[in-house]
Amino acid sequence: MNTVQASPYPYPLPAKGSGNRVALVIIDMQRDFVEPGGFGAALGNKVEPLRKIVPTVAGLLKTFRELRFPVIYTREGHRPDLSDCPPAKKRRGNSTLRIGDRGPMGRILVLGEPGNDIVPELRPEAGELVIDKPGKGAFYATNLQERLKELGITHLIFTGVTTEVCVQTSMREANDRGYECLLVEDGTESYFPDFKRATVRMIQSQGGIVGWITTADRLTDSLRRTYG
Ligand code: C5J
Repeated sequence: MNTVQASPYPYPLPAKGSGNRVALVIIDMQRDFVEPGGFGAALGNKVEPLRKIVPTVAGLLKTFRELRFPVIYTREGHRPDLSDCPPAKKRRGNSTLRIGDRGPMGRILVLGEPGNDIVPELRPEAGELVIDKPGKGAFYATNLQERLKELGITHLIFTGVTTEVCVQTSMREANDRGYECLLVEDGTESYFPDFKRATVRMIQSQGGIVGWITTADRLTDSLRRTYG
């Protein structure tokens, strides 16, 4: 069996021709979280450190596209009338700019606004799946599960921001739905380095209770060796 070197033990890859497929999931790499003036900054976070994963995720994206493997992007955002934004979510925090308010990148966390765009280095190509989600998890109030089923996807490789919020929530949702989940440690980032470290430890604890952890290089080597 082909595997990726990972923690807590090697991550099994589906055999070529088995009908099971691996997909790259890029969580919320949108301007609202990684650029000044967006939702992340409005919540009082320093956003610059999040940008350091962009080249790593871009490298994985290139590999997946070359192998013709599916790529799934998510964006956290709400309808312009905010009908899908729970009042509790809108109220939360001490920010002067709240969800739906107009900031330097348009209305905060609203679909179709400049802040909702995925950063240019990771821009989706035609045919790639983009899931707009109103919550932290990629499965909540979306059709992601149906789409994964249609595409025969069984193995999900997680990257993006932020590790302990939308990435971890989505990974836990996927794990509960029976997907084999692998987190790329250097392809995810948090505003809080200790939260990232804790999440990485939590995911692989108890024999991989949520999934596996690897690095972009290890994953790339295994994918190219197995499927290239
Ligand atoms: C947050 C996210 N942190 N994408 N969203 O509110 O993690």
